[in-house]
Amino acid sequence: MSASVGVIADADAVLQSAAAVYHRDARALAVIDELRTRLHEPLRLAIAGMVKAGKSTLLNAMLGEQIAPTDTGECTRVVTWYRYSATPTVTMHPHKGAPRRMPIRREHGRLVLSLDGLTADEVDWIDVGWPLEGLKSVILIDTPGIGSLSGDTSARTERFLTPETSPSAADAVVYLMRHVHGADVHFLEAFRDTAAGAAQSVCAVSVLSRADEIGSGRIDSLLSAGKVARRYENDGDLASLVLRVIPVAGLLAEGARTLRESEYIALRELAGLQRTDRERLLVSADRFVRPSETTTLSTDVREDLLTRFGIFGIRLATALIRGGARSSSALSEQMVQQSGLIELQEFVAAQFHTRAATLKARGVLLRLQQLLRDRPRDGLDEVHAGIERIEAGAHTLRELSLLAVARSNGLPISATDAEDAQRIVGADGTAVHLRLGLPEDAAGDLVGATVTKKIEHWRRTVQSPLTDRAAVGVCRVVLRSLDEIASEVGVGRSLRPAPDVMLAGGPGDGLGHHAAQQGEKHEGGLRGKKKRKRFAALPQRHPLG
Ligand SMILES: Nc1nc2c(ncn2[C@@H]2O[C@H](COP(=O)(O)OP(=O)(O)O)[C@@H](O)[C@H]2O)c(=O)[nH]1
Ligand SMILES: [Mg+2]
Repeated sequence: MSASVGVIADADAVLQSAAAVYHRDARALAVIDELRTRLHEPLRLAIAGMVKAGKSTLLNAMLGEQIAPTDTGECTRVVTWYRYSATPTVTMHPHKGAPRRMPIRREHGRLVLSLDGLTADEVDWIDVGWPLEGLKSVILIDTPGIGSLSGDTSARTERFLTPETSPSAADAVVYLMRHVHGADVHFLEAFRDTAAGAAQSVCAVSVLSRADEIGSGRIDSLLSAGKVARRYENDGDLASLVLRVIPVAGLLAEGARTLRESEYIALRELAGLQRTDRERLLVSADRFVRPSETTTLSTDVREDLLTRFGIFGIRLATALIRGGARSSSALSEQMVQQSGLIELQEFVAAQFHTRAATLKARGVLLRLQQLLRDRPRDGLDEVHAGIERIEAGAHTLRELSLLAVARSNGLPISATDAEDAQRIVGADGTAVHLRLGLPEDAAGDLVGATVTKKIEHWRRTVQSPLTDRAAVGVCRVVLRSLDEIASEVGVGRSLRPAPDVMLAGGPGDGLGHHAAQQGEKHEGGLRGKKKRKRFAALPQRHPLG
């Protein structure tokens, strides 16, 4: 049985037994019902960051469709959900009164989200259902900027993502920033410290956004952005708050994934200009849209290109066309490649999607625990026991906690072991080869030998009298991960952890109740690898097919 099904089914069973206890309590039942729905929905991924960080643009790039409104406007100040639906729907949820179905209006492709005469402050959230493949595996949540001058807008996002009284409504966060700002660090700390707990920091990835602007739009801007990202990742306040900082040129990615044939033709004309003419025209954004005899493209056409791709995007596109991109689809693909979007999507797939079932179950159980606290009843013992059983069996959660500790306090073991431990529990992704630090196409023999060697090493460490208690806890989590890898790749029984290690485990220290462990086995692992590939290979939409 698939792991995801296991942990989801277990959580569902706990919710059902809670529903039986609360059968006379309509409000509690409504919450439980919502939680049961949430269990079977895709992962909720929120896009957060300051105003104009490029959130809505990146969301469009991820979906391959210009759908989310960008820039300002009342509607961009409201939390908006994008989820899969066979037909387009827009539903506005005001604070007061019933949800309202809204007519669907698009301008230049983008949705025009009307608030039906209400102000942003009067609207709780907007729910957009859209028939996009990319939304089948994830719910994307566009948020208003945090730390903005408009305190209200900021407060709305913070209430949503880091509520004081309930677990966060998002399972994971992509956090955009152009520079590291005090407000960014503050937000990420708050997200880490939500009721969802420390491991949440593992569910935040940071994007160094509008990466093309970092080197003032020079063609090597993305290289500079890469260096800045590495620096942020390795030192300072961010290191313990996010797993990775990935530079992404969102506008470039959005433009590339929605590239029109007419735009390709216009860009090809620019690429065909004589070098000096071309360089003079592209020297700056101002210069590019000034009246000019050099090109037949009207200033309107040039302004549109600038809005769609930025000056960097135009420079890059002409360079790529001169380098041999001979069709709009070839150009689109190469631009996406350069934008950093693929790296982000692969990261999200490897870190969040492969852990989706656990992350969802965990969010749901936290909310349920809160309900149990708020509305105590007799007869909830079985529900409490069910929650504990799931938590004890969810090895993925311990892996996430270990990663969080490694990021914030460091692990109480040698630096080499710490690095190996983090990789094994999934710091680079949950596919087997990534956990073992092997190339993707490593031969079966090598995989088997590597697992065996690592199990021997970690078993020796855990049994050594020199290993202190804290380190033993780490070793057990690592060994349990290795055990799962071993059974996944079919390495023999002899490699299972020694009985003393198995039995020594108690809840929360790396080895829980053995029967409960079965439920979650394999989440990530090979399955994860397949999923990752599928996600990374999201079809790029070409309006021209
Ligand atoms: N040059 C450049 N501009 C961008 C990029 N991403 C967004 N923008 C522009 O920045 C402005 C704000 O973008 P938007 O997505 O609405 O930001 P949000 O407020 O965070 O949702 C818009 O004018 C975008 O065209 C990018 O990667 N590069
Ligand atoms: Mg926006």
